[in-house]
Amino acid sequence: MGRFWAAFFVASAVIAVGISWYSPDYGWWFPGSGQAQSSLGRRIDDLFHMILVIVSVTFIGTQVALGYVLWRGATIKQEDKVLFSHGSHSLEVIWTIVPSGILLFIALYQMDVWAQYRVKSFFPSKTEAVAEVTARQFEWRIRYPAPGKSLQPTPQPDDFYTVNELRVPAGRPISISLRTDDVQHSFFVPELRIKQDAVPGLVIPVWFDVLEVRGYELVCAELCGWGHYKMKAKVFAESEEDYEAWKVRASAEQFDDGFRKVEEKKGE
Ligand SMILES: [Cu+2]
Repeated sequence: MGRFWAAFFVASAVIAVGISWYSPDYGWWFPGSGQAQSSLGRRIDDLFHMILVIVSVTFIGTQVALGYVLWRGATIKQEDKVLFSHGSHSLEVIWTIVPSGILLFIALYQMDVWAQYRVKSFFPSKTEAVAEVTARQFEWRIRYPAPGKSLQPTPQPDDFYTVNELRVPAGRPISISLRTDDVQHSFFVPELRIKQDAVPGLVIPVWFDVLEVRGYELVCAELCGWGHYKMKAKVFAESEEDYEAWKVRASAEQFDDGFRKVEEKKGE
């Protein structure tokens, strides 16, 4: 029976490693194409891969040791004396110091990425604030400055708005001001690796750059009420020209009172 359990635990570990190894081929990996679509996202992926290597080496090492001990315990001759141990002081010291060292290394190594992600003074210098995103039960409201103007902290008469549709220029660092009208929400764009809580009473700047011109899924990642599942929106990254043209069009559409067109037609 002992041999069975030794084989069982070794086989479980081998299957786990095998599944993990082949899972990216089946799409069980990072969202989207498997590669982040923002430059900071790619650095976050690199951190993830580094941690994955450390964890994998540790896992394989401990499983091999476990398999060895189980197998030895199962095959040892009964007449041999069993050794009773109160533990090993040196082993305790080693397996406390090594993980602490690894954790300390990860903590220091990721500090730079963390600071760039979250600390405003570390944002890229040319980051342009393009919109204010307000989460509310259960949608995203987005405020843009009028074409040619810059975003102000408070709403301006010529600002224009969209709901559940955030348009940004691709290829350069931009930021949004994130806030919430009611409870806590979370702004999550998986393919860009951007996730930030929207906290009542706070305006939180979130910067990112989008590398590929296309649409990305934006979801709420904080259970915020019965309609949480409905807080699904889109981030559209556009070329500079398309983005400017859209701003002019969207702003004109919002301020069209329906009469101007009639007048223009009369004049024709
Ligand atoms: Cu929400």
